[in-house]
Amino acid sequence: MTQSALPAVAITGTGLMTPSESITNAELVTSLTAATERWNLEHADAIAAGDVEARSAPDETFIYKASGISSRYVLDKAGVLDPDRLKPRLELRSEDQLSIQAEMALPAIEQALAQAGRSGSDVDAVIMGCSNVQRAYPAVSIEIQDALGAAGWAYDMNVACSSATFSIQAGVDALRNGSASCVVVVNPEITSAHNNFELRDFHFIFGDAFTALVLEREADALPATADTRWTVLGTSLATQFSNNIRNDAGFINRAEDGERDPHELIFRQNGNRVFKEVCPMVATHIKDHLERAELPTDDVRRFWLHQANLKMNQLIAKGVLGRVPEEDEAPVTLDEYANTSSAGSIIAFHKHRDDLSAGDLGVICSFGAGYSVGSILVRKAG
Ligand code: CO8
Repeated sequence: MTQSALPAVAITGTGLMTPSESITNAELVTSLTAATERWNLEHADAIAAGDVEARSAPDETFIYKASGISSRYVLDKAGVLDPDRLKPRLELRSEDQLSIQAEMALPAIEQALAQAGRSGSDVDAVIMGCSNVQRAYPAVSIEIQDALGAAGWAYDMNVACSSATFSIQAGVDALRNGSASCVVVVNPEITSAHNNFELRDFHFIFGDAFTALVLEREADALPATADTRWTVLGTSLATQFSNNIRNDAGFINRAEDGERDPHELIFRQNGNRVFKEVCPMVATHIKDHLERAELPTDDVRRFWLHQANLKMNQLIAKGVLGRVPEEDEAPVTLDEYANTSSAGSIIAFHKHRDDLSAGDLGVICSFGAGYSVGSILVRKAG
């Protein structure tokens, strides 16, 4: 079947749940500076003997200049900023309680469903895509399906930051092949639980956020969404193996012989190499996708890019357009939210689309560990 022979699918609603607590760069730097000084004192002998390297203190000016990040939302500010802890304090829940990831996802889903004019009982598929699922099984998405009173099926998937576009493509495919009629895609990112707040290279990068969207066949979408929904014109995904962004936490850890550095069981990366390798990969991916869809790049009114780094986003948009993008062509949310992994491009889409007109063309693009990159071409209906 050609793309045009397939049923048209639309994004009929989006939602965003933002934690109430936010941390500024200054607060983060104060906390890590205290922790670093303490760590260097505790390891003074080993440092003097040359067995370990002294840790360097973070710098507030560097953070904003290198990343464009001013603050980040987190589920638990006190735990992250406590120099003796440097991670959120999340209550241990019993099996009878809703998991924290499901709980945080639900308000975003409710908002997306309200926009689509739907309720939980209309949903027959839930796809949860994010950088880390809080447990192996049962799938958190099935818990969400249950809480929504939804029918059908649900599953969790993980392609790191690219989980946004990968889960959208999975939803679009399900609608096109008839295996679902109302799909919720949800990207609940509790990055603070697997970020490394102990090292200056990583502590500032991530924030928590929870996004959701509703996908339906255009023919089934409610008339009330006629002027607000976005038709999906095409999806394109690509992966290429790289060790430059890793998190080795998994069930094999308990059986591994040998000593692992605990820092390997949370997020780590070679940020500079990621920057250099991923920017051209993403720009080429978007250009090729537009070309295959026979859509001129100049026709793209807006790019909702994964929010990893301000310079990275500017470079990617420039690589596609062949010129420096105007601010409103590739809106930025990472100054306020930081990198929220898969939620980033959806936050940008959620917050920066209402000003566009019927017929306007846009690209949602996420990229990250794997490496992985995905693009979704969308046109405003109406
Ligand atoms: N304060 C002061 N100095 C610092 C700090 C800091 N906070 N951080 C780093 N430095 C230092 C470094 O130590 C280094 O010092 P030295 O030269 O002495 O070694 C110096 O600054 C330069 O460091 P870099 O070369 O790393 O600096 P860059 O200019 O490259 O900027 C960035 C670093 C901002 C990280 C940049 O490289 C970047 O944004 N790269 C792209 C990153 C990216 O997009 N990664 C994708 C990750 S997301 C993903 O897909 C995985 C999912 C993960 C989910 C959530 C996990 C929690």
